[in-house]
Amino acid sequence: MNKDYKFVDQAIEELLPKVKEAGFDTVWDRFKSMQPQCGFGELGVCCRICWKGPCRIDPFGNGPQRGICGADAHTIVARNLIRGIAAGAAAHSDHGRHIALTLLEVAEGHAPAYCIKDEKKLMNVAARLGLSTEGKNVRQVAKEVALATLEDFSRQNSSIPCSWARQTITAERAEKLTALGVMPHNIDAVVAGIMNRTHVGCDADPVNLLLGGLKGALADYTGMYLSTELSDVIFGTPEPVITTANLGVLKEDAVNIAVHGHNPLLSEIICDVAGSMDEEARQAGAKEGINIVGVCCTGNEVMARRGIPLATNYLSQEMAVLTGAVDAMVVDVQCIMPSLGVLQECYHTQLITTMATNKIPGAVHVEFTEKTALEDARRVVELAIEAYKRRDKNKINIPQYKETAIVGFSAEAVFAALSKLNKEDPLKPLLDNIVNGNIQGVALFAGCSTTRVAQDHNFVTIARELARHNVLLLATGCGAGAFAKLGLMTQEATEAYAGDSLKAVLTAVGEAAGLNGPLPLVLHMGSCVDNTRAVTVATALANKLGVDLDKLPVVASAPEAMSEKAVAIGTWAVTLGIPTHLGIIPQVTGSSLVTEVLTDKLKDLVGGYFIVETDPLRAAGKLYEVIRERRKALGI
Ligand code: MSK
Repeated sequence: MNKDYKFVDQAIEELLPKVKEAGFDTVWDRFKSMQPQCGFGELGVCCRICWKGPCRIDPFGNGPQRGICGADAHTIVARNLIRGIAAGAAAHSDHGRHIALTLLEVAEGHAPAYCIKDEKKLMNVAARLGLSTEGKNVRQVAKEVALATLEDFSRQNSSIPCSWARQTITAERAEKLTALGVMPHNIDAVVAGIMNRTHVGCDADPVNLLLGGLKGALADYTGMYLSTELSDVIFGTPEPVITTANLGVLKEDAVNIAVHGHNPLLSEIICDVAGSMDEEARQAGAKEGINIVGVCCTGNEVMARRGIPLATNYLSQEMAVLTGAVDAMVVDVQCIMPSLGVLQECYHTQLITTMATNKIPGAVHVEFTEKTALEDARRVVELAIEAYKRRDKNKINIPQYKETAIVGFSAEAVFAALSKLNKEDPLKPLLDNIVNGNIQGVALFAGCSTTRVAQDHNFVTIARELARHNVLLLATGCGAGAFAKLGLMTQEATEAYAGDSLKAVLTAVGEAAGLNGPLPLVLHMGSCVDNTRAVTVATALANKLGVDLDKLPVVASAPEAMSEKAVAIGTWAVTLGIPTHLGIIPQVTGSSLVTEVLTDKLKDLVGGYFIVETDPLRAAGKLYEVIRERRKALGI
């Protein structure tokens, strides 16, 4: 796919030609120069697991049909897929472990920069984990919650499921998944198990491998869930806040610090200390002091909790640097392009890596630890101010595009807004409106942005179409970033694109919640790790309705998916019973068996399945069809 797109994001459309004129390569140039991409890889039939290889299966049937060890296309594709799931689960759950360990340090008094900002949530989490809180102070409860959480990484009894998985889904779903043998008991063991069974000469049964993949995906779910919930405990649970998004949030007269990655542990503290260092920035000549902006999911984290503006999402992260106005790009973990290290050779931007396991050539490394977080954050801000002094004014090119975005719709915020309509039974208004058809169903948009499609285009097209059909829209990660940048998280978007009955519901809830108008068209639920917030809402709905998750008129869409984390997320969504759309062709089609299992057979097994459709309008049609089918089955 070697095409010149039209960007729906005007900021990129405007800046890109200038960048090209100046001779810089971006992700889109590198994508072009990579064409044609390896067809074996695209089909998933290339195996590099042992050094007898690489092997590849001839998809046309003329050449080799087995690798040197004898593995056929089905085994190779299944192994490749579930290794991706394991990597996604490792990424999310290592992030979650880091948060849990920090909570333990807070409880033990070893992390002075942090505190428990949401005690109510801590108590709720404790109750959900089955811990008694009576007569215990906050620190004691925090310690017990942290230790109980860490057990999900260390339990050796495989008949006891991870607490964070078991306690957050319907009882029926938990039973079904236990009977299938895919409930994780220990996140790390499940990830290690996938690496083990996919080693050369081990599991060769593609269906058995795929079941291992479902288990890996549920380990991912577990790591994500605990990460979100414990982050809320430490940093506060998001509530609706009005902010702005797109490159126009950068300020010419400020020291611009972009926080990028996924883990909020350092970015939160940077936000805390920046205020006290504003004067230093002004003394350096920045009339507007320090301006913190977000990129990717660290951006989503601080946007949802603090209303920090979002500069851009994954695919256009380089564009932030290419404005010439970012003084420091501070990165933690995941989805950080190594090209940032190269770009800063030509721009004054100081790339700062902060995690021992994530370094990039060309960056300055400020190693972050929870114990030294305050000093680390100050060091980062100092480096940004130093970089500001090196700025070349002639290179500054900030596209003046930004949109208002109402963000911060955690599950608690959604329930709180609904409680304004019915204090005793907050879920009732939502459920009533789903049952009476004012809301036809719910769609969760998740996942990344990719060079394989025009950035953000699929998200926007599908969302508008579903909204027209009165489908309630939720979003996380870089999908949420797309909607925020492009003005779909506004009340105006609700007026413009929502179907009449959806608009009436969003208006009733928004007015009752004091927003002086409707809720935004798309509800921002947070970063990609926060997809579990949507499961919280779905599980509450399912329990209230007395059905399992696979009966709900709920769908998910990852129309521009790219990362291994997205593969893991999509797989757990399906495993929980949620039909999930992919807008790009997954790298599995070299195996008819694996493709059939993922898009069809899983429906009988777990209720969810993948819908692959690259045309966004057709995808919206298919998702709506699923919603209608499920409504019919429920008799509503
Ligand atoms: S950052 S995993 S590109 S959503 Fe969460 Fe975005 Fe996908 Fe990374």
